[in-house]
Order: sequence, then structure tokens, then C-alpha cells
Amino acid sequence: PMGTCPMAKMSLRDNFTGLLNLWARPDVLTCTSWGAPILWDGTFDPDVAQQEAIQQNLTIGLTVFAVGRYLEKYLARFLETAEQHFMVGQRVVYYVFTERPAAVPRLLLGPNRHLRVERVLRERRWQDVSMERMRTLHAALGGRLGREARFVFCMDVDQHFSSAFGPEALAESVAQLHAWHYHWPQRLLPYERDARSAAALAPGEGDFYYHAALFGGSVEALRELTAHCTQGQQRDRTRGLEARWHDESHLNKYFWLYKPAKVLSPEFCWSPEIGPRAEIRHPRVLWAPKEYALVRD
Ligand code: 2GW
Ligand code: MN
Repeated sequence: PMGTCPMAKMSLRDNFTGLLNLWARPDVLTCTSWGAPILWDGTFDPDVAQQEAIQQNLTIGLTVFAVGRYLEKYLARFLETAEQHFMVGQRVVYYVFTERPAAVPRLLLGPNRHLRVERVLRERRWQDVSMERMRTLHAALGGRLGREARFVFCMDVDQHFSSAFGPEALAESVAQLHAWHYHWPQRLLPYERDARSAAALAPGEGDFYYHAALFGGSVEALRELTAHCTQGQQRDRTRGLEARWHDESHLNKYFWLYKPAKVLSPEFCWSPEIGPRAEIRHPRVLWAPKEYALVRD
């Protein structure tokens, strides 16, 4: 059953999908045009992925930023549900980036799970809070995080885990289909279109619209991704530009140029505000309701 999706056949060392059966979901696209699996519920066996990962004795990093009001509002639930659902049975290191380390909730962590808190400066503009994550992650991946983890996921904090999120999601580079945009025609996707921006995609370019609330990969791949996005953001800034969706626009440019090795279905980062969808069987992460009026100045 894997014959049609070359990267799903890659050695188990790089791709923990566990007995990927792409024919189990005839209702959705389960393989990209460049041969990467798109992980829909039913196409993988989480138990097999778990065994593959355990054999490799991996450490998996999970990074999250909680600056300003987002700390009190979202961080505790994010971490508590990660304890219940994120890579259970693997060695996990959380990296929380905040300007107020003392305010990070004291959590009782499971065995083989660790929490590190790193101080960051609080940017004045929220757009900069979001974009500066790329620079900070790049530095962290070049430091302790990069030394102790083999794979890392980088996530928004305004969401929580609702169900098992395990090693089936690991790969050299991992992109998340955006829950609001996965079935839109390419010409309507909200890419940066201003050709002067480093994040620009020309008409006809773009595979999918990816969500910056969740991306991951090996330390090496993420070092390159974060370097690319940081440089693009910096170049735009010196030209007086800011991409339409900030770091997310640059992330989409990166994954257009350097295709992800694995794509996660919107079940891995779902917005309950969309309502029920036949193809969304098993959401694993749920966005918090957007309360822009409350948190955006
Ligand atoms: C962000 C916007 C408005 C007000 C506050 C903040 C904010 C964000 C903050 O006060 N403190 C903070 O820690 N953040 C971090 O940045 C936090 O980790 C949060 O999840 C992340 C992105 O901000 P968020 O979640 O409000 O933006 P979304 O959900 O609309 O995000 C999408 O678009 C962003 C760019 O505009 C990013 O690309 C993000 O990754 C996307 O999911
Ligand atoms: Mn968010």
C-alpha cells in the first residue's frame, strides 16, 4: 500500500509513521506531489510508531512562548495537556520562553519529562513577539535544546492537547495543514503576495497553506528553517515591509522552497470553531477561542 508515496517508505529511522496505509483514507489526499505522507487518522499505527521511537531512545523537545498575558491565560493548560498526550512514553524536554520565568506554573512532571524555562525580552508589538520566536528558536537550537533533543516541535501556546500526539508525527521536517485553509484553492490561500517581501509567493506557487502554530523536525532541519525565516523577516524590516501573516508567511515560503518530509492533517491542530467535518475524525490539538479584543491592544 505504500507504493504511491515514496517518502512514506523511507527508512524507519527518519519516518515514524508505523505501517502507513495510505489507502485507508480514500476521502482525503494522503500523499503530497513530492512523495511526503499526509498523516490522516487511520493511515498510521501509533503503537508501531511508538515502538520504533522507543528503540531509538529519542529525546523530543517541545518549545512554546508565553509572553505577557498569554502566560496566565494559556500556559498551564498547554503544559498539563501535553503531559497527558504529547509523546507519552518518550523522553520529553519542554522549553518555555517567557519574560517572567518566576510566573511559570510549577507542574508535577511525569518520569523522563523535563521543563526548562528561558528568559526572553518582551517585544513592544505583538507582531514582533510572534516573529522574534524564529530568532530565539534558532539560538536555542544551536545551544542546550539542540544538544539534548533529536527532534523538536515548536507550538503556539493558545491551544491544548486533546488526544494522543505521538511519534507518528516525527520526521526530518514536519508541516501542519492550516485548519481554515486546507480545502481552499491555491489562488485564494493567504500567502504574502507583495513581490518585494522575502516571504512572497508568485501566482501559481504554493503547495498548501501551513499553520505556524505547529511545526517540527530534526534539530538540523529546524536550525535551517529558523535561520531562513529570521533572515527573511530581517530583510523585510530593513525595507520597511512586514509580511501579511508575519512569521507564518515566512514559514510558508520556506516550506515552498524546502518541502516538508511529513505533513500533518488538520486533525493535529484543529479549530473547534470550524464545526464538525466528516474528514476530521480525531483532533489531537485544539485551538483556544480567539479573543483578539481581550489580548490584542
Ligand atoms: C499575539 C497576538 C496578539 C496579542 C498577543 C500575542 C502574543 C503572542 C502574546 O502576547 N504573548 C505570546 O507569548 N505570544 C506568542 O506568540 C504565543 O506563543 C502565541 O501562541 C504566539 C502567536 O500568537 P497568537 O497565537 O496570538 O497568533 P495566532 O494564533 O493568530 O497565530 C498565527 O499567526 C501568527 C502570526 O500572526 C503566528 O504565525 C502563529 O504561529 C500562527 O498560529
Ligand atoms: Mn495561536
